[in-house]
Amino acid sequence: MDRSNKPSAIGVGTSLPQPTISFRDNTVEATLPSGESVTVHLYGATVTSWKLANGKEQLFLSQKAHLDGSKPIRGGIPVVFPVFGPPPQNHATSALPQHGFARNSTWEFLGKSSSESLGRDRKDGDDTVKLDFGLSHPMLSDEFQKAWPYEFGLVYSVTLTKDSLETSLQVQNKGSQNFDFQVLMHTYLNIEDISQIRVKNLESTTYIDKTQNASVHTQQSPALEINKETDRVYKSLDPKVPIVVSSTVDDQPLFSVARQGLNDVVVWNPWIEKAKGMADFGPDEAYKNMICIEAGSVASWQTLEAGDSWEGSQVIRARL
Ligand code: TA6
Repeated sequence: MDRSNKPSAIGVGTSLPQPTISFRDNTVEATLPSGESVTVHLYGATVTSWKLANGKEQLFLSQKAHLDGSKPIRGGIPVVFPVFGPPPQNHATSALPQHGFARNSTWEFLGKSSSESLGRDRKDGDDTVKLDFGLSHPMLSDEFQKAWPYEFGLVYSVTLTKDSLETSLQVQNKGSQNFDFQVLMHTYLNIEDISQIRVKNLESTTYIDKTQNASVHTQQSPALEINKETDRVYKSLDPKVPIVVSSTVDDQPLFSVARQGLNDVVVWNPWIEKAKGMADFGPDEAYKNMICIEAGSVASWQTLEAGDSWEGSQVIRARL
């Protein structure tokens, strides 16, 4: 056979380094070949850890957090659905606990996908991993099924890349009745010192101040510094403008939170007295090491018609 015509050997792709996934004690951990990692508890589909390649933790987790499913996890990124805050009276959510049932129900791990299956060809290995989690009405406790009798489905995706963490929630109405819902990603960001950060891109926006009887105000200053208990619901922010947490020392951005479909943002720090008052918040001084920047749709209610679905997401970038 004329060797010049022999087809060249079909190259077998070199085995590019892949993300590693471990699943134990109802916890999923994914690590990229470059070292970044994310940990998600099936309880609440709560992200409890996001580390950069240098091992630096980006999320705050209370040292007294309950990780045994006995109560919502204090820290990381609890998922708030179908109601934010204490449920209103005479409402379909009235019998639910504060922040709804999603953060205190056990989800199922639906699987992972990496760069390749996400359609991203990478020469230096997989630099993205997506973990999917599901929750539906039959999976709820009897108490929650009775309290909110709607045929819903949630798919929560956690996507880790070298410089970001994305969390996305799809809400499906699988029943024959419309239902109203609120949703929020209750993100606890890890910071060195609350007195050395400011929150930017809130100026000229309207907010509800829950420390002043839910009175309505307009953010005058271009940046919000935190020097007391802060609990504000900023409404209808421009989704094209990410919220930025930056250092007051050198004005360097520490985090940015970009949002799709989540046009309200809650900024929360309990400060010392409220921190002391939470049994699962510890140590007491830890309020200095966290700031909650919570992307949500909470200022009003979304109505999901029978058969429809809705999606909202946030992308958090760290140490920009
Ligand atoms: O998102 C801010 C907030 O609504 C605060 O009012 C405070 O209640 C915080 O959530 C924590 O709520 P939790 O039910 O987790 O103690």
